[in-house]
Amino acid sequence: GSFHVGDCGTLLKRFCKGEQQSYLSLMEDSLKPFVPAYHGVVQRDKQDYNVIDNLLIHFNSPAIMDCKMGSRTYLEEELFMSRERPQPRKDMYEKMVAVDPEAPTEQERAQQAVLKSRYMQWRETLSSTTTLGFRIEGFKKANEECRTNFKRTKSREQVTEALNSFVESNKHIVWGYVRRLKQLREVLETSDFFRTHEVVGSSLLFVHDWTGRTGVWMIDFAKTGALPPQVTMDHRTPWVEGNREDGYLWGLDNLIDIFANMLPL
Ligand code: 4IP
Ligand code: MN
Repeated sequence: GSFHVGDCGTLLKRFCKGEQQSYLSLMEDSLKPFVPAYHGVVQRDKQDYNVIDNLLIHFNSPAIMDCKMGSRTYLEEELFMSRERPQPRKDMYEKMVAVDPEAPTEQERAQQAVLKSRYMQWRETLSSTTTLGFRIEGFKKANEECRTNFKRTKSREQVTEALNSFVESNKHIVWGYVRRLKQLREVLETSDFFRTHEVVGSSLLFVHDWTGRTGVWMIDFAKTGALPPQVTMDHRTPWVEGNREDGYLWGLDNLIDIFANMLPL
């Protein structure tokens, strides 16, 4: 995989320049409490790694969940590349037919390959990314296997059911997550970093344990990048090609609403 456990409560993540830049900026931003601390670069076996805090070490047999945020999961430049230099992908075709043998078009079937942009858009509409602005990538409860079979978890009802299973209907945990997500939203709405960056393919990491401790952090900034200076976005306006909107706050609004509705009034 692209992760290793490092020394002293850190994680090593395969080096990515864009992600390093995001982490460096985030360490100087009001969002700092909502991301793992960044500790620079190390080399292991000729491979560079970004060193970040391992957020799990303060928990006791934690349950963890990854939600990919936003209404778009690929970069506009990837769309551009798909047109300029189409590179049909056999691996993505295989992943597609494994989930839905009917999904490929006749042409894709003939090529046994799909473009990355097409695959990513298909994943978005199959899941809740397009309709809710986030999707559950997977979760792992204490002493259980990791569940990643959420590719077709799309409706509000299906998402609610999955979240409820993750928290095992524990209202105290739900309350902790709602409080933390609302704090995050407040900070996002005034963060300089967030105002000036497109945040695509980034996840929220949810962690809780049997002691009742909860936490949520923003992770995975490989496809997060600074906007050109003249471009502004609000992270809620629907994406149309060229406006760079990522739907991050729209997704967070929906996620908060769904969690809040799991609580008694
Ligand atoms: C994956 O599809 C994820 O979308 C990855 O995003 C993406 O990596 C992969 O593209 C794509 O194959 P599945 O989740 O359906 O397997 P993430 O890294 O956010 O999980 P990118 O490179 O877009 O980050 P490729 O091109 O890496 O295969
Ligand atoms: Mn990635």
